[in-house]
Amino acid sequence: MTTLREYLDSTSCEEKLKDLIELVSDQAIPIRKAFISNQEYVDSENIYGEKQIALDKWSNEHLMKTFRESKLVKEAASEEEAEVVEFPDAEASYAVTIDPLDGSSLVQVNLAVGTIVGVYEKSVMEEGRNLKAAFYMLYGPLTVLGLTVREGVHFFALNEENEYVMTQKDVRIPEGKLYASGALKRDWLPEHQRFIEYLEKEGYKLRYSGSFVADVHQYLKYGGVFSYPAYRGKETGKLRLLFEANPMGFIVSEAGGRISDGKKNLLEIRPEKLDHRIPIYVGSKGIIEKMENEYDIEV
Ligand code: AHM
Ligand code: MG
Repeated sequence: MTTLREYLDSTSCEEKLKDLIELVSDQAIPIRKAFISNQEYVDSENIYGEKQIALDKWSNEHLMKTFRESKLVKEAASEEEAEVVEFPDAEASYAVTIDPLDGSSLVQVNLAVGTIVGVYEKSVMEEGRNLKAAFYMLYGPLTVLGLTVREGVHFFALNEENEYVMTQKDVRIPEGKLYASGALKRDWLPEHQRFIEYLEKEGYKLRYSGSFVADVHQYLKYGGVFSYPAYRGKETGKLRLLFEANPMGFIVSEAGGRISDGKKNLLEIRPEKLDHRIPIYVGSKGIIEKMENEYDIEV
């Protein structure tokens, strides 16, 4: 079976980028080990006013330490940090975004959560289409890595020796029939509501877990449209452009799918600020194009 390193060596990736991808994806091992002793909520909130569990903080601090020691990262932005963190001693210039633990409200109920990573050439304040690499580690029954270095999307899983081996090459998202929408139904805006009614009428099946990374992994495999829309009271939506939308949307797009803010390709949007939030529609190409063409989704 092809290992992660063997796969990376078969690509046109720079050596330092290969090292960075391997190093960060290996942090799934200590992060998983930390689950058992970091379950409880702590007395702090992140910059979005969301309660943190100890594992959010632990994963963030662990990944920041990994970046600092690696000397491969010049700047890092995290969902759990208010500012960009600079590493002046770095010998490479990569700029990295992380959602250290996406879906963390599910940790206490033992459902799948993950780490989302985006790598840019020099700055994190870039359009998603400029990502050099994007990947996620999904902590489910298996530890799965979904990766793109702009040469297709590939899945790997950690084996008994804690080595990533390829489980699916050249993932292509099918035109499947799953759907999901975040936010309270009573707060959905009219065009979004109309779109969801269309999906239900067409026989789309509801699948929503509360973990974006786990949901998008499922949609990559089976197809359909996952959404977290603009809603009454929060017209920006909930999810974050830099940490969630761009890396996951880039992976889906590399697999032949699409990500949209409801009107246009979200990967073309330049971030206005670190905590830029954005409505998200991500999944199979056909249904997202239909939505953009036939629904006047509120953005
Ligand atoms: P998190 O990064 O703090 O876990 O927040 C993001 C999560 C996504 O994983 C998920 O899609 C969404 O928030 C769930 O929100 P809600 O609880 O409103 O359904
Ligand atoms: Mg998140």
